[in-house]
Amino acid sequence: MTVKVYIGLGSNLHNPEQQIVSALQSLREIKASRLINNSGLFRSPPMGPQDQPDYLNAAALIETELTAELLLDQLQNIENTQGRVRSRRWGERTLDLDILLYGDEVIHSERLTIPHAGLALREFVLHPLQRLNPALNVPGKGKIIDLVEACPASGIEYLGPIND
Ligand code: A4P
Ligand code: MG
Repeated sequence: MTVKVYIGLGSNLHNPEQQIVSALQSLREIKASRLINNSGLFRSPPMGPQDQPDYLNAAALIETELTAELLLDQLQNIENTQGRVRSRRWGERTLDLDILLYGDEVIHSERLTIPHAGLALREFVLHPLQRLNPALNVPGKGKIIDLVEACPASGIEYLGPIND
């Protein structure tokens, strides 16, 4: 059985555009999974400490046979491969990969909160999701169009398709 999964990508260190392109390439190679589409590239001011560079963000849609936890293992491997170092909360990073939605499931486990915890307050998550699927319904939270409407403006900007 395959599940549609939306993954959030973010980077603000060491050539962020290249980090996103490499991450999409790695998403293509995850076992028992298929990359369907991506949102294109967005630029957003940092949420959290302001003494860090702007972020590039995107979202990807994959189909997978993996459980959410096995998929998380794969995503953390990709983060580590791309030199992810964990420092301060909401701090700068070469690559952050978050599971935004896993089918229509609501998950609260030790390792996972799905839908992703900050989703409804983050334009850098909502705008890419909306571009991927304007009809999307976020389990427990509502229609993407309503979530975008209600989200505080942060100054996000759409840059265009990702050349990979
Ligand atoms: N975890 C729980 N739920 C999930 C999920 N749905 N997907 C757990 C992925 N992981 C999930 O993650 C810590 C733990 O979260 C994992 O071990 C996993 O079990 P992490 O990647 O080590 O920590 P983090 O991502 O640094 O978490 P933190 O500090 O809460 O950061 P956020 O919330 O991810 O935010 N500004 C802009 N403009 N754009 C950004 O992309 N990103 C951040 C990071 C800050 N500011 C930003 C952006
Ligand atoms: Mg993360």
